[in-house]
Amino acid sequence: MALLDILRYPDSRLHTVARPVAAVDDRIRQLVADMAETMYAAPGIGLAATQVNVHEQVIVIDLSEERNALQVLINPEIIAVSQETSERDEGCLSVPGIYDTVERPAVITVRALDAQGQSFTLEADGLLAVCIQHEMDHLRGRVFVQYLSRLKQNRIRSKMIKAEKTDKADKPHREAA
Ligand code: K1U
Ligand code: ZN
Repeated sequence: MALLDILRYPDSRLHTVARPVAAVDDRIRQLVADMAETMYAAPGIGLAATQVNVHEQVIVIDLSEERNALQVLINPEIIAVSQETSERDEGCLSVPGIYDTVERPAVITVRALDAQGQSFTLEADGLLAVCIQHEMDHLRGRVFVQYLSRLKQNRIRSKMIKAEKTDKADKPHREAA
């Protein structure tokens, strides 16, 4: 298994639209294992392949306290959404330190493939519904801050660019031998 680098907003690669997975094979199962390890290490409750610069429709989620209930969604499709919406604070591993409220459909029905390539349908509400929609947005090239006002987006962008510069200045630069 391997820890993967997570792209940080405002990296333009976060806006790439992911293509469907053609075949759920060992390459995809390795990607799922690496994404799960990366999500657990971050730590986070979800991760989309887009965030690790792989532009295929793969999502991992684990909402359990024990971190032992991995959910894998490959080529997910939302087939129904409730009229009712709910507002919840969201965070994002690609926008560390930023949390803000997003309004989304409260209940969704999603169809996807699992890590064995088997199709399943899931009705989700609460945090699972939020997390699936947040991760599916990543696969469409959308980051949650795009739901916020222009003013907030500009502030977040400046903050992230500043943090990136500080990070780089703090890390010793290693010259190639
Ligand atoms: O997609 C991502 O960047 C992962 C993101 C998922 C998410 C969180 C909250 C609402 C919607 C989607 C995260 O995991 S952010 C980190 C986080 O929420 C968390 C981390 C450790 C423990 C509990 C939560
Ligand atoms: Zn995110």
